[in-house]
Amino acid sequence: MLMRKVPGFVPASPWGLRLPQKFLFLLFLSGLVTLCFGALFLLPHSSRLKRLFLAPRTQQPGLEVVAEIAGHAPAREQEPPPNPAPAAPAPGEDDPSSRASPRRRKGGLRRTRPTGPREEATAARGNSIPASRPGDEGVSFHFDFNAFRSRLRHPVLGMRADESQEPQSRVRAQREKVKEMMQFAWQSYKRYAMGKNELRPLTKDGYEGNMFGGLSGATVIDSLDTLYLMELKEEFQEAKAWVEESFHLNVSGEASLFEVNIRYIGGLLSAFYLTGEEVFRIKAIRLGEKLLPAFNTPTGIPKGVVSFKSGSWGWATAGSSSILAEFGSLHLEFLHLTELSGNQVFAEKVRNIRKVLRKIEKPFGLYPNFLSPVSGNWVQHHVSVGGLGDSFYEYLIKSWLMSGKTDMEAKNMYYEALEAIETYLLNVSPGGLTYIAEWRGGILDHKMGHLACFSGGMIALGAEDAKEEKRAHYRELAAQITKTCHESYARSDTKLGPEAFWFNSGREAVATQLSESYYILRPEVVESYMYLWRQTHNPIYREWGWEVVLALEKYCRTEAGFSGIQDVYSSTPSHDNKQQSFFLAETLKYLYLLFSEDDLLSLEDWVFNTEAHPLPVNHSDSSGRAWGRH
Ligand code: DMJ
Repeated sequence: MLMRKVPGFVPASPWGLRLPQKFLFLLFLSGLVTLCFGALFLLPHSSRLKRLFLAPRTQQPGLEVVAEIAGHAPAREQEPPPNPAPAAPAPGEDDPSSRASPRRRKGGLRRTRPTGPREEATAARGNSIPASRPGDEGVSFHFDFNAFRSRLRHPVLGMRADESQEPQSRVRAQREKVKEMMQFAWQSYKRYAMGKNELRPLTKDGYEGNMFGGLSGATVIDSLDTLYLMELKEEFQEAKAWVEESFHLNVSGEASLFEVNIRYIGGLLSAFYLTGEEVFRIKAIRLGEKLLPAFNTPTGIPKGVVSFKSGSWGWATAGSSSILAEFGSLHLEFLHLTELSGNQVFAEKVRNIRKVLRKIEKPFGLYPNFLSPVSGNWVQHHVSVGGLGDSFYEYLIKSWLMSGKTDMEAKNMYYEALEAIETYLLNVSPGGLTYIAEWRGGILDHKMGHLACFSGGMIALGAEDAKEEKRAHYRELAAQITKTCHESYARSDTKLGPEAFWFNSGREAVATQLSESYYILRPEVVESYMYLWRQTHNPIYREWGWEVVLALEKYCRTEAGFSGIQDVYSSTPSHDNKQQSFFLAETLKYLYLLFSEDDLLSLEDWVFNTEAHPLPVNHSDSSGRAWGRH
């Protein structure tokens, strides 16, 4: 400062330093900085400093989806757990934390190639994702299976209290009978149709159908979790081996987005969550990616058909409207695809569907069955809780439950829709049977499809979270609808229910034409029995379920598997020669659960997708961790 006052003196810099002095000073400074950073990275015990100085690690993808949908701010990633994920527990083993697979013990966690933009960005930042291995078809994302399993509130396979107390109990014998039926259905399929989509028990061969775009093995994938749950260990291993060795995704046909999602994706996701086996996670994600072109429409509402041929969009090649039950039944599986892959795209797709449905005007609060994926308008005003509409409503209440009761939007949409259904579609017949009719622009068809019989279970499931003054009402409504569906079985000669039944001209809960009199091994009625049993423990539901078991044995069991029948009103019905994959996924699973303790796949921990594949509830804790990772 003094020097500035000396006349004729021009300082070398504003700090009063000459150039060489400044250079030396800067050199010293940069040396100091380099030394500090070197210490930060190289010295031991520097992690605290790192945390202080470095940017926080990227939040785990997928977590924010759950949080956002739940209306919470995304939670921060926690420290990784000290131990690798455990081996897949064998059926019957419930404590995954007590084991570690030899493969994982040896090689540590399996991490592979990034799949989505977010994954790539994470990998580029060097955040725990190493380079891909040649030929690795894996998905580079670490899902902490160990942490996920530790958050379940019940052992997956339950405590089986009834067995220890009453080894020869009737209910145990009933459960064993259902298990034997599953074993027979599986072994028949394996013997005559292994690897095909479904078994034809009369002709003793396999059937591929045209719903799956060239994918095979629908029965294998649909059976995995049922075999696991029933502790059919050998059969489960057979199914798993087929998935590992023979389930190929390089197909190029046109597939139903809905069917592939609920059966294949749902089945693979459940198999992964039950066992921790990577093969199921990887195949689910890879297959999920193949479904994405279906969403490439002007509104993002997917078309029903997706072409697996690369470069061809589903919406350009199929008809003009999308079906509510189809595009409305993706939410559960797609959130789990994001959860298990870290790829946000799956959650974004279903979040967009929700947005479109939230915004669009609903006639009287009802959701019509057809929507244009181009204009985003309803195509006609046909409303049904049966086919075409059914699982859309189911997925609303289950989204709420699966989110750990944080997805308020789904909850509100569900109860609003149910109110409208009650107001405009619900009826009581002159004979006192409660039923949900179908609505065509204000005119009612007084009929219920077999498919609509799932609604007893759904309303029971949703009753507990309704407004207090409505809870008892919904419980009673669920019981009444389930009773009506039971009547549709009880009023037939076979004690199995028709595809559709009417409430017209003094005839109630019966089909009025042969074309509606068939039974194709559908699950919806026993599904409702299972939920009502869990809710009420009224023995009537087990009695009704047992009637179904006896009827299936009498009329549907053939020498080489189970078959649907063409007329439930004939005591000598013809068979339709098809053992539907959903018979193994759903009908037998729900029957088995009906004769089991409530903690076997507890409803506190699991929601069932519409093909009865269990998907875990998000048990995040108060510190903001979401399920499956720290
Ligand atoms: C199953 O594939 C699913 O339950 C679907 O939601 C409706 N149809 C069949 C069973 O009937």
